Amino acid sequence: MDTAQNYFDQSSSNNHTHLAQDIKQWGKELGFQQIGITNIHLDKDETHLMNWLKAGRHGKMEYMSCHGTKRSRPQDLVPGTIRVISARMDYFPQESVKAEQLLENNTIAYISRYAVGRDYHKVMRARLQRLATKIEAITGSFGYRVFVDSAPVLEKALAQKAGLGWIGKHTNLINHTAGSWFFLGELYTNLPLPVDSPGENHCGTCQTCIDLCPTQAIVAPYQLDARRCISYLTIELRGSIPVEFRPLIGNRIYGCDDCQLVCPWNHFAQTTGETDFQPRHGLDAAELVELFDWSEDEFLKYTEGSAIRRIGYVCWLRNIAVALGNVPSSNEIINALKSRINHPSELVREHVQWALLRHTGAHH
Ligand code: B12
Ligand code: SF4
Ligand code: SF4
Repeated sequence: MDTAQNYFDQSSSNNHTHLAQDIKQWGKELGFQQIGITNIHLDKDETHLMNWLKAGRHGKMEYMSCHGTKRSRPQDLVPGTIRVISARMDYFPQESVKAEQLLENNTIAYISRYAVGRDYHKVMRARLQRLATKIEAITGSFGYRVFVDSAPVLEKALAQKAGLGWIGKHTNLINHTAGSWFFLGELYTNLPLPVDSPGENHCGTCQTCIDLCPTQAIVAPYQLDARRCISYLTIELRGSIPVEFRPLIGNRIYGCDDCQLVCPWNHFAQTTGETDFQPRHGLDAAELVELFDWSEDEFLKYTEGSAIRRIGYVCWLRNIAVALGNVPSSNEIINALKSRINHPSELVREHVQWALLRHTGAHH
């Protein structure tokens, strides 16, 4: 305890500099690729967020609009907050089949690469909590809260300010040495730590992601209309998927990675060493008909501890039905769809009917 007290003296900014360095080192030891520190001023991002909400681009994600200014003002969410410690963790798994090949072979399901392993919320939160405990051992009790995509937090804007990268035109955070296949998490704190320099934008004149997005969801550089995004349509939307988007969804049954797969900054990205993020139950390259055949019990069993579980069995079937409507016709596909034509859920039945009509040639 004596050593801790000597090391940390509230009155000395030198000691906060030392502590900030240690936090970054501990972060690496805990499996984060990078840690950065920023203040709480998000003025420009707040304006962009408000405009985005005003335009209705969040669709039915009410959790985006119901928190007032809490999302863009950390001190309103956790009073006393003056700094944000932002952390990133790589997730791209070792694949059995390359993502690009999967998207070409559409009888195999494409599940976005962040979701084929264990739910990142649990993994990241536990590590951030351990980081907080390490800090506490030095400073004694201090004010903090841990977040991973769990509360109204403007994670990408904070990470950009903390020097972890820049928000690309596709609206994901990109790091110039690591690409964009990483999650973000934060510690809000009242410790007066020194802040890092913000990340600089390196998109330049590139606009590949805008041109290649299957649904043209990136409506302008840095502006995503979530209502058009396959990630929103397959993960966040609970009701019927608008018919105009169904053919464009292809074989993507949970999320979408296209804008990141085509981004030049991801050519040098590393795969993750975390065993938790490696594919489970062959979910990185499973046959659509096999997944469509799962009973609800099987769905619950095979998605245990995975983020996929949160969409529920009905939306799982809805998504696979759409994908089966998009694959080349075969008896196997048609029979699989027919097996669900009397499913108790109206939502499932409606998507199955749509898919069957695609195979019988009507309504194209
Ligand atoms: C809502 C949400 C979604 C929504 C909307 C996405 C979005 N762009 O907002 C949907 C469901 C579509 C989605 C999809 C995905 N998501 Co998401 N999502 C979030 C969430 C919960 C909030 C994001 C948010 O605040 N949006 C608000 C809008 C206004 O922000 P924005 O579009 O980024 O706009 C910013 C800038 O572009 C700029 N801006 C906006 N308009 C304008 C206009 C001009 C003129 C200019 C100059 C700038 C500008 O300012 C804004 C504020 O900083 C965060 C977690 C969190 N709490 O932050 C995860 C998060 C962003 N998602 C994440 C991931 C991994 C994904 C997917 C890759 C998952 C997948 N494979 O399917 C996709 C990627 C889709 C994409 N191209 O963005 C990660 C991103 C990690 C990273 N490296 O960036 C996060 C951070 C979760 C996490 N903890 O790791 N997501
Ligand atoms: S995740 Fe897919 S649909 Fe959404 S913006 Fe990126 S490429 Fe477009
Ligand atoms: S594809 Fe090009 S424009 Fe899009 S985020 Fe990557 S570098 Fe930026």
